[in-house]
Amino acid sequence: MGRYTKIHLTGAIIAAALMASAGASPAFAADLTLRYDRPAQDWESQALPIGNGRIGAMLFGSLPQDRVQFNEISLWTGNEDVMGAYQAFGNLYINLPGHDLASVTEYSRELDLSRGIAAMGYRKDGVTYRREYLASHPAQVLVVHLSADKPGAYTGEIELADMHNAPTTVEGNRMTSSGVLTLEMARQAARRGRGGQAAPPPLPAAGGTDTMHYESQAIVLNDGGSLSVSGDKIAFRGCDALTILLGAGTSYVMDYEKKFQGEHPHKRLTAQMNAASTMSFQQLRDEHIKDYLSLFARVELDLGATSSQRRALTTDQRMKVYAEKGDDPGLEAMLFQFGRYLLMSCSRDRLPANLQGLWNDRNNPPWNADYHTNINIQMNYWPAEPANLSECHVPLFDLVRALMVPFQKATAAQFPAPDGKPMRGWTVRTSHNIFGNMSYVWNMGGNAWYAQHFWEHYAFTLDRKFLSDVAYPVMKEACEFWQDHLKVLEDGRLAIPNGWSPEHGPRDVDGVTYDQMMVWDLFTNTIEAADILGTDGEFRDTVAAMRQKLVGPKIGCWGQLQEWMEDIDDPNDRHRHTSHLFGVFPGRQISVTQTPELAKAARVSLEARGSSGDSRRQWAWAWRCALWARLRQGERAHEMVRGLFTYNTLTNLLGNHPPMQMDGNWGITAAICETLMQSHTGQIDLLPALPSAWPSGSVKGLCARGGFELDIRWKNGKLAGVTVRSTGGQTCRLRCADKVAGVTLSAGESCLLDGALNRL
Ligand code: FUC
Repeated sequence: MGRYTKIHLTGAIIAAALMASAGASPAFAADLTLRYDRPAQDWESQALPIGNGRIGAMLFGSLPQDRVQFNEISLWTGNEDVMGAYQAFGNLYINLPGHDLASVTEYSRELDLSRGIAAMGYRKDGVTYRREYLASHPAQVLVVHLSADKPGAYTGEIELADMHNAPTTVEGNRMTSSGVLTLEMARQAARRGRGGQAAPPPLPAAGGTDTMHYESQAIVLNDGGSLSVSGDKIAFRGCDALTILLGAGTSYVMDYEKKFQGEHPHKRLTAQMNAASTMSFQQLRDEHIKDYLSLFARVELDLGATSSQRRALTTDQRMKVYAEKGDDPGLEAMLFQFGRYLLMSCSRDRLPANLQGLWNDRNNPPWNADYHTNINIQMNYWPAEPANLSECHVPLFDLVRALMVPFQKATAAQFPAPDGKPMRGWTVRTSHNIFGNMSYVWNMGGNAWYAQHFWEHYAFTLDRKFLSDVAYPVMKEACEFWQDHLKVLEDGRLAIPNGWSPEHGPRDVDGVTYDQMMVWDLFTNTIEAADILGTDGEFRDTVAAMRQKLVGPKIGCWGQLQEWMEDIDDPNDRHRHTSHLFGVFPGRQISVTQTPELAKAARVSLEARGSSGDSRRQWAWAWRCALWARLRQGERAHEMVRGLFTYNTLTNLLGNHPPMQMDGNWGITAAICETLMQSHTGQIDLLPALPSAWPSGSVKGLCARGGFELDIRWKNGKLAGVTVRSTGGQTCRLRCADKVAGVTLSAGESCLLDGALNRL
């Protein structure tokens, strides 16, 4: 499938980033460093995340014992029959006796998004100490580097502690901890109940059957001084500097045929660790920065200047002032880039981002840290295409395809085909794990929402092979399911039966707007896909005929867009979900230009949902921000950014549902894209919902459907100029306020237009 790579970095950005000392960000206009003046004490709200798309860590920067709490994205209990939960992997501890916080000065801790490097530093007894942490994708290891400006300053111990009590063995400078997960562990977690939900039903008898092997390794490399084995730890004495490599792996394979069980990770992990240990820290660091920038540096965002007093504050203090006074476009731009940073850090070439991305310190995390299909996993991927991280979308497609057989089987058991026909298609329940086991209520329209992501990947990249080989078959099967399961109402219209608008109101009702809109979206995308591929004419027409008969969106008695087929919406309903507005965003059934009356009704509904009570959930702000942007209400969109920061963002910038959950971080990045550019109605709208808080600024590298990449500049609230690059050689219609321009470019070509959309 189309794993294409786009690298269009200037050598200057890479060179500047490699040369600059961590802390300042000379390669980027915006300031992109999260900064704190004390160590993290709380995992959820203060520790800082790093990740390479597969393994990651939460960093505490603590003294005298530093804690690197690490994860690997596939460490799950459970299997195809049992839900299980995403597990914590372990902790690496760095003990420096005598380095008590009380005895040090000038302590600082930071995460530099412009290079993907975290750091901490302090002074003690005339020595300046510095520690850097990175998660290397090319080397597949986490790296911690301890340095000091005087020789021989490091004496202490390093410890590797597994979260399931597997013992650690030490050989030379390497620590290894291997363990196995069993069904009994999933059973125990289930007994405890999770995430405030009732404990699930008892599990089938399964004894202690092994479900997954896993291993972590740490290698300690010293400059000067000496290393020695100290029980199950490694001691170091009088070292000038230390480099610690940390790796982890599991036996999980994304392959149903193999029951998702692959080889023991020992060999692969050992090879990765050995290879990394032949490189110097500088080499590992340079290689990491280069790789990191190949994704991160594609987009630059400048929303306007923040005062130097504000910029001088630590991030937690800055957030407090922002909550009171607003007026910190730099912090808002940082939140945007943080979403991109997080997606790159947990979704590259293994599993997709779960509810917590890949960061988790518990063996019974809230909601199992699973894949939730009624908003959460989709929101995780909203920024992937517009924010120029298309490759990071691919793990989602890989998982959905790998789980297709278990999804089909569960669907067949729940929704047998009518009249004894052979079963076709698939759909999903609200939650699933990495082995295809599903739990919680059926989310029948969830197949359409998953299919939307496959289509969008094509719509942005124009990767035709992906469309024909990967996306279209998935979309078609979802359509076939609906061909067999739509209910014909008395008046001949077609309704999705027995739905529930997540997660409130009547259950088991027909024609819920959320379901209807998702299936409309699926049919629309499938029709377009068949047209593009020039395939399946008859099927395409059948889908078109079904779409024609679908129960459509309706305006209710208080001018609202009805959430249900019956006009029963309560104007005082402040529920967090805004599912009936799917057709506004992320769908395209309703738009200000094409269906103005319905857009007006959507606005009434969104207004009524308010921003108090249950509406104050981190992902709810992000969805509403995107909705207001699509409704071209820039001020309201900006209120959502501010609300998210004020009520549901932790001091490490992670979203607080509560508890910590990451979808809102990704949602807000996508929503900010929507304020600056939209491309869902067949044209590219520039600055469709620019708030007055960002009067002048620029964005580089946003992606639009049709294979376009845009740099947009604005001044005093007006477009100042735009550069359009084409990857697919298509024609586009640009629109800004009342100006319109057609642009035709061949693949690889770009052009520049002024603020009035005149070609320069
Ligand atoms: C959905 C939401 C909840 C939460 C959970 C993980 O069910 O309604 O707010 O985000 O997913």
